[in-house]
Amino acid sequence: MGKRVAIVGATGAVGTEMLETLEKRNYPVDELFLFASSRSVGKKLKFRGNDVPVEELTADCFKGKRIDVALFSAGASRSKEFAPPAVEAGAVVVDNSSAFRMDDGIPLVVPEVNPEDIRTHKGIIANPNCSTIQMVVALKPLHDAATITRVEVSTYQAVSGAGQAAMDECVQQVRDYLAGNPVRIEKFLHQIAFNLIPQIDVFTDNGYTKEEMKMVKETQKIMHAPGLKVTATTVRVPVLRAHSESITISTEKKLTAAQARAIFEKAPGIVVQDDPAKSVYPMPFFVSGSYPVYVGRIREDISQDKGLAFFCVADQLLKGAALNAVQIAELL
Ligand code: NAP
Ligand code: 3JN
Repeated sequence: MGKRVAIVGATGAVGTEMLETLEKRNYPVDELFLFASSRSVGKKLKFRGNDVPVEELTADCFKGKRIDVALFSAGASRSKEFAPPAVEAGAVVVDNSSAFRMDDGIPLVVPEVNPEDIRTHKGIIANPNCSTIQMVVALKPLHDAATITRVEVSTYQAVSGAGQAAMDECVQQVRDYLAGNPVRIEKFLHQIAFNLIPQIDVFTDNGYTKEEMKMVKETQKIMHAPGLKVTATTVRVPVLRAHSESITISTEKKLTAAQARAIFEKAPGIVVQDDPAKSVYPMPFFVSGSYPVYVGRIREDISQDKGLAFFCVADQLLKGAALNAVQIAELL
């Protein structure tokens, strides 16, 4: 039997990918409901050739619709306010925001890593942060083989991670800069065109940003490894789509680069692109629009006895958000 599905934040960068992912993966949708702010009421979005109207998100909007699954991507404050009434109305909420990720009793799920955790849900299942998702997909098979004790990650995050308007701002800044016009800065803290910004989200008391601490805490929760040491530096780069990560790990058991490559090749959700002699490695421009987590530059870390370094790239709007949420809905 098909499902009655809602997308909350349907007009946004992630929401539009959710719509497309449901269609592409042939998710059994019987009826689809789209919600966004009052600004979007009157808009219609296409699903399987039909126009679906966008409705205003309100506490009552789920009532009487018998929604089975609601995919939320309208930001954490909207999730906090509107996920409980959606659950109350009978839906299972798959939430893309940070609102519930670290709550005890709310599973934080990446289907390739901890699908079994979904069984413990009581109405809400959290989708991790996009930078965390692609990293744990890559870490899990290595952890199973050699027990990871420490992770050091630096990210190169695309502007679409900050939403549709941020993507538009980057493009406009490039145009203005090349035309010799003043560059307008609204969505970012500094000019992003021809630049990079080593700050994503606000700083916390320990000198790390919130984005960096999400990577630390969410990784420990998803991998059921509260003692796993993780340090992260997250950086915004003027790439439109797909996040990249340079990852170095320490392991209890030594893995050679060849062993790690063989492990990645067999792991779910991963595609290895690693042929240094031919300059083959993953790059964000080329993986945009695709589902897997791509891994390359796999090598033994020369600074330690038992460690590996690699580069990992994934489309964060898909595997980092919409696809992961739809995969969770498929598991349900
Ligand atoms: P976005 O492009 O700015 O879209 C935001 C969506 O939320 C739009 O549909 C917007 O509707 C809706 N919205 C905003 N304020 C609302 C309100 N007061 N009431 C109802 N709907 C409202 O942002 P995005 O990139 O899609 O990200 C959305 C959320 O997904 C993020 O806040 C984050 O929690 C999560 N996320 C994003 C990414 C990513 O890579 N971008 C990755 C992982 C998770 P209108 O069009 O009507 O304004
Ligand atoms: O900046 C990025 O590349 C990813 C951004 C994610 C994001 C943006 C605004 C609010 C999140 C998230 O998924 O953690 C949130 C949030 O839900 O707190």
